[in-house]
Amino acid sequence: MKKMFTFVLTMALLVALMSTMGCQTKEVTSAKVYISQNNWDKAIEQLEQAVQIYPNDAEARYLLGEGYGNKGLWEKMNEMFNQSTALAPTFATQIKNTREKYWVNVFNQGVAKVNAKEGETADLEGAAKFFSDAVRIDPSHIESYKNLAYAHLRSNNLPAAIKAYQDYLAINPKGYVPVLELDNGERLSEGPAIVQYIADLKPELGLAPAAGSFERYRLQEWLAFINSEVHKGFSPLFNPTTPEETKAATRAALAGRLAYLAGHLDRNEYLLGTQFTVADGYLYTVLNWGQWVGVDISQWPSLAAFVERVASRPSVSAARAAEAGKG
Ligand SMILES: N[C@@H](CCC(=O)N[C@@H](CS)C(=O)NCC(=O)O)C(=O)O
Repeated sequence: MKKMFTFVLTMALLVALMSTMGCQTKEVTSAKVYISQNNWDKAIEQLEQAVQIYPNDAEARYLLGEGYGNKGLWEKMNEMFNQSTALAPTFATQIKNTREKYWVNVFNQGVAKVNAKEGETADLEGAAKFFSDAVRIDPSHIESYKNLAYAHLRSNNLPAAIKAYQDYLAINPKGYVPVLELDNGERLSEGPAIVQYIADLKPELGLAPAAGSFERYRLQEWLAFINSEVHKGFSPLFNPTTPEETKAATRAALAGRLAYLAGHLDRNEYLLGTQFTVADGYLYTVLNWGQWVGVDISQWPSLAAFVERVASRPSVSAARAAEAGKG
C-alpha cells in the first residue's frame, strides 16, 4: 500500500514538474534548433510532424504558424495561430506580436512601392500585392484596406478599389483611420477618444490627468485643438486633388495655429506644463507631417525643440522603431 502511495506521489510530482518546466517533444526541440539557425524549411518539417503526433500541443501550432508566416502562407499561419489560442492562451502574446511583426513588414513594403523615390515611378501593382497580403495577415487592421483601395484606384482598377474601400467601411463606416479594436471586439474611433482610453489603461503613468479633474478638461481642450485645427488643418495638403491655390491658403491658415502653439511652447516644456501627456504624443505626430507637405516647422524654434524633446523620449523611439518594423 505504502509502495503504491509512493509511486502515485512520484508520478504526480513528475507531472507537476513537467508542466512547470514546459515538457517539450523532440520534434519541437529540434524545430527550435532549426529556427535558431534560421532554417525554416526544416523547422516546418519537424513542426508539421509534431502537430500530427501531438494535436494538443499549443506551442507546436504557434511555432508552425510562425513558420508559415515566414513563407508568406498567411491563411495557414492564421489557422495555426487560431488553433494554438483555442488550445491554450499561453502563446497569445507571442502570436499577437508575431502577427504584428509580419503585418508591419509587409505594410511598409507596400508603402515603399507607393512612395517611389525621385525619378522612379510608383509600382502600384506591387503595392497592391503587399497591401492585400497585409489584409490576409490581419483582417482587423483598417489601414491595409485604405491603402489597398488607394493603390488600386491609382492604377485605375476601379472594381478592386471599390471592393477594398467597402471592406474598409465595414470596419469603420466613417471611412478613416484610426480605429482601435479591443479584445472583446468593441471598436473605438476618433483620435482624442482613443488616446484618452489608452492613457486610462495605465493611470499611474500620468499620460492624462484624472477624469473629472479640471486638468482633464485642459487636456481635452488641447486634444480638440490638435484634432480639428492642426490635424485637419494638414488634411487638404495630403490630397493630390487639392488645387495649389487652396494648398497655399491651407498653409497660411495652419501657420496661424502653429504660431499659437509655438507661443505656448516658448513658455512650457509640454502642453500641460511639465508633465508629458497623450496630447503631446498627438501633437508630435502631426508636427512630423510638416516635412511631407511643405510646412517647415523649423521656422518656429520652440516647435522644432518640442519635436526633438518628444523624439528623445525612450518610449517614443521604441514606438517609432516598432512602426518601422525594427522593434
Ligand atoms: N476625426 C478623426 C480624423 C481622422 C483622420 O483625419 N484620418 C485621416 C488620416 S490622418 C484619414 O484617414 N483620412 C482619410 C479620409 O478622410 O478619407 C480622428 O480624430 O480620428
